[in-house]
Amino acid sequence: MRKGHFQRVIKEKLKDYQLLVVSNREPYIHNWKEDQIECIRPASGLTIALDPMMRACGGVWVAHGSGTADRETVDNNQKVRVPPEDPRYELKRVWLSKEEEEGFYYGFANEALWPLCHIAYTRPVFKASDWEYYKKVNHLFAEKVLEETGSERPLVFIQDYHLALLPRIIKEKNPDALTVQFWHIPWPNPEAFRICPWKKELLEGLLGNDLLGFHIRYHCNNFIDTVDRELEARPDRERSAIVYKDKITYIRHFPISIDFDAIAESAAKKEVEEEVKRLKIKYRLLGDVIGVGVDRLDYTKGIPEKFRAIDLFLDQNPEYKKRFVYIQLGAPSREHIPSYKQINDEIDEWVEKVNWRHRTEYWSPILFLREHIPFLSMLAFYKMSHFCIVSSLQDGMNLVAKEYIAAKTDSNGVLILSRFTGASRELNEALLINPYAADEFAQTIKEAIEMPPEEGTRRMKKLREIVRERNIYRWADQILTKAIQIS
Ligand code: GDG
Repeated sequence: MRKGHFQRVIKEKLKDYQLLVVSNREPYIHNWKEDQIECIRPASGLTIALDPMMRACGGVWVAHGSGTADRETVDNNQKVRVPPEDPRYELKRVWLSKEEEEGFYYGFANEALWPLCHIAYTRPVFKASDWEYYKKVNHLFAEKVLEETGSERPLVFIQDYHLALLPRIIKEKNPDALTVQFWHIPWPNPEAFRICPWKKELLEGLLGNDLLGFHIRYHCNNFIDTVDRELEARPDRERSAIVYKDKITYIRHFPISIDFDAIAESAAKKEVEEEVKRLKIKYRLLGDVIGVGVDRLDYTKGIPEKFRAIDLFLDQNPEYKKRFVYIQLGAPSREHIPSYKQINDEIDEWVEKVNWRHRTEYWSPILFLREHIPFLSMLAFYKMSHFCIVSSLQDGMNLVAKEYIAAKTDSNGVLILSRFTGASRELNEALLINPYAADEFAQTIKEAIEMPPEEGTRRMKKLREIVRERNIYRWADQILTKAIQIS
């Protein structure tokens, strides 16, 4: 579905509704830079996916105001029109105290729910005080959403695991609201979920939704099985729904995606070509085999596993020394959580170790950039590389895989993709790996590098067809169409 078509279709479909998107992370952050205010778009799959939809539909996006200049840029109703260069919708900011942010965001959402939902062998930390803040902040968001509802029927589109209690609170205050939630991370099996001390409250909160979406069917099934085990609810597997206290919640999968055309168009620009040249000189990227990876620095992304495989690959294929460079872009994330400090240290150790073991006077195999890279430079890195590695231990979808494909306008380049990403269900022409299996992983790196060009092009063309077709507009259209259908 093309953007223009989507805009026309969705405007028509939503004409009787008021669209409200709610997420923790805001799509635009205003920060002070010396005495100037600058506006940035954060590195989050979620906001990158939803902004194009809001630009098309208009409405209000309610989110936590986290920028240093956010308060200076809102009006009396705590709202600012965005995107700044071409305002299309309103961003309403919710203010959190330091304690609230600590308990709600760093605490319950990211030390409890994030590791609980990802099987990456990092144990969740459950603290009663974090849970209290989680409840409090969910109520605060609900209050801000309800303030915005007007005479039209609200369609409240809630994002992610930070706001599991929100749908029930909204539904209780305004039963007429159509509540839809998309859970951007995996849903674990009932056995894994049962360790959560507040599991019943979380499930009850989520069952306040009319429609609850996951990336893949497997996560839907896990959710239904979990509810079946924990609540006196009636799962209706035929209709993929749950009836709880006389209310029905439909559970469906909607694989999220990217704005393929926009990325392909940007990647084809002359500026990106110039950026490729500039970056190659800046980082002395002289090798003829370049690999790339783009990850938030998170323990679910399998970054140490990647370096271990590269180490092995160089041991087994020394002829690639001096010819091979792997560029790892790593945007810092959730840095003051202890498990994130640990993964950062572990990544540093790996970079140091692999570079030390293999380097020569003028060459090192890994270039690690721990920073948030501008979008254009990220595209340049995608463009210049012969292969991309996504090695997540578990990932709801993984948008980097899809972005890499979109940026490869010349259909050259090989994607190495973890089987444990939602994306691997759609992207069959990628080289699929188990990131825990180091030997197989190292062998796949060799396979990617030595793949005959015609084979690489054939695969990349197929991948491009899939992602072009199943883009972000199709995702948004499908989820909102389903919501309206069931309302
Ligand atoms: C969650 C789920 C799901 C990263 N570094 C930079 C940068 N990024 C951008 C990437 C990509 C996004 O951030 C990351 O998206 P992912 O999907 O890979 O991962 P999560 O952040 O974990 O997202 C995930 C997603 O939600 C959507 O539902 O796919 O499974 O975990 O777009 O390009 N962008 C720029 N500089 C960076 O340094 N400009």
